Amino acid sequence: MQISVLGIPMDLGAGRRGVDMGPSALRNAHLAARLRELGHGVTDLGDVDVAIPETLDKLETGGLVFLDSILHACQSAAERVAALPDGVFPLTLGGDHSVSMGTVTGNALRGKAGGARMGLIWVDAHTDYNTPQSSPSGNIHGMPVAHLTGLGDPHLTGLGGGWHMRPEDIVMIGIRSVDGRERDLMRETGIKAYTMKDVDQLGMTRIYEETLERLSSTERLHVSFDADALDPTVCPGVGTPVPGGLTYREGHLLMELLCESGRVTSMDIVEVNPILDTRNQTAEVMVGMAASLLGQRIM
Ligand code: EXY
Ligand code: MN
Ligand code: MN
Ligand code: MN
Repeated sequence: MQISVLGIPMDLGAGRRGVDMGPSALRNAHLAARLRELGHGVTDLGDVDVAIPETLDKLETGGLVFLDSILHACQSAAERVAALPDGVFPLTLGGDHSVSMGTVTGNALRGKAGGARMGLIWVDAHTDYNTPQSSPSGNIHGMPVAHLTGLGDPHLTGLGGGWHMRPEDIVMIGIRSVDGRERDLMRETGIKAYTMKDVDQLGMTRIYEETLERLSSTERLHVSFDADALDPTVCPGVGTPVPGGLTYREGHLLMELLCESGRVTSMDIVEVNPILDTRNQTAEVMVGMAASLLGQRIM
């Protein structure tokens, strides 16, 4: 398969610096080589241009920190992804999770498939379902899913020109940190969220099966993998670590099963912060997750 890699080196949506170096860390963990070893063609499209925080004044449109610059980066990402030819697998590298407002939109509107309903599998410790009003931090990386479903700041919900994800087409896995008002919003939506308690009780295979069943009316799937979904002992280099996460094997099993489904057509890897992980372990683990999704077999 032909894989197109695109970096979005952004930390504007996060509460701390460093995740803008995620694309470099993932490239340094031999992402392209690992995928080429699987027989894929890999084209690296470089990075979209993202403003540097030091050049910006903090408060921008809508009272949200760095909103204009995040919007611009997401628009660039959406345009670049949407322009990719059919049959290519976009692999987009964050950057904080606000980048997914652009990458998910771009994939949903991409090429001929632009009309084909896309399911979204959000692997994360967090539901990322805050609005500017509900957010305890004002950090936009805690808000992408709300905005993808049309809830929140009109500049960001307008990214898809009127397109939005249907909540029933979204499944979250690995959830263990939800804010108070965010929880109320989640209860009102049709998004299915598997918490870590569900993972413990049901096991990843059952969760995978239920997820594919729930998304059976979609024609393709996008996986948005936030490195903080994995336990901090597995992925220490993340900006918002939460104890009690997915084990290394739970993450790989989910990717291996999704690979077997043959239904995944695009992927994000986000929230890798190399400043917090000098041995680059987090990037190496996430490259391994992508390799499992893209065909790497144990035997
Ligand atoms: N829910 C918290 C907030 O909204 O500030 C923390 C969000 C962390 C988001 C990271 C990307 O997953
Ligand atoms: Mn530009
Ligand atoms: Mn996230
Ligand atoms: Mn997260």
